[in-house]
Amino acid sequence: MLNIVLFGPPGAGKGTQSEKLIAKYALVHLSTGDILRAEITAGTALGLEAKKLMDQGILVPDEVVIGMISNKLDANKDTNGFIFDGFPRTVAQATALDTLLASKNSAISMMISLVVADEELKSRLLLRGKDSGRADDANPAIIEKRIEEYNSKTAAVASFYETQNKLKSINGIGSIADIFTQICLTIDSNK
Ligand code: B4P
Repeated sequence: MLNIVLFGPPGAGKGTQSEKLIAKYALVHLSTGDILRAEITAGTALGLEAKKLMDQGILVPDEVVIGMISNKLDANKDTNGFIFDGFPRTVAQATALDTLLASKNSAISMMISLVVADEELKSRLLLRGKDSGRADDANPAIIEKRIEEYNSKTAAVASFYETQNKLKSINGIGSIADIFTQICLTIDSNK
C-alpha cells in the first residue's frame, strides 16, 4: 500500500494538493478537518464539541480524531492506500497511527512536508476566509492561534517521521501545479 502523510502548517496547501494526489494515485483521502466539518454540518454531539475548539483554532482531543481515523481505515480495507491530510497532528496521533497500521500489516510509506513561511500562511487563510464561511479562517487572532498550536504540538510530528527516514520536505510556495509536480517526483522516487 502507498500511505502518504501530507503535512504542513495551517494553509500550507494540504487540502489543495490532496485533491490532485487522490486523482493521480487512486488513493483514499482521509482529512480529519473535512471529517470534523462533516460532523459539525450533521449536528452530531462530536461535531458540536469539535466546533467549539475549531472556532478558537485549538486542536480537537487526540482520542476523538484517532477514533475517527480507525473507523475510516476499517471502512476502506481494499484501497491502494491513503492520503492522511491534517493527521497526525500530535506525536500521540502519529504513534497511534503506526499501531493501527501495523495491526493491518501496513505502514506509512512517507511524509510529504509542505514548507511555507508564516506571513504567506496568514495571507492565504485570510483570503480563503473571505468566502469559505470558515470561522477559523476569518479572524487574524484565530489564525495566529492555529499557527501557535502547530508550532507547539504539531511541528514535532516531522521529527517523528524523520527518525524513521520517511520525512520528505518540499517548498510549498509557488504555483499549485509546480508544487504538485515536485510532490509527484518525490513520491515516484520513494515508493
Ligand atoms: P484542516 O481542515 O486540516 O485545515 P488547514 O490546516 O486550515 O488547511 P490546509 O493546509 O489543508 O490548507 P488548504 O490546502 O486548504 O484543520 C482545521 C481545524 O480542524 C484545525 O485547526 C483543528 O482544530 C481541527 N483538526 C483537524 N485535524 C485535526 C487533528 N488531526 N487533530 C486535532 N484537531 C484537528 O489551503 C489553504 C488556502 O491556501 C486555500 O485557500 C488554497 O486555495 C490556498 N493555497 C493552497 N496552495 C496554494 C499555493 N501554492 N499558492 C497560493 N495559495 C494556495
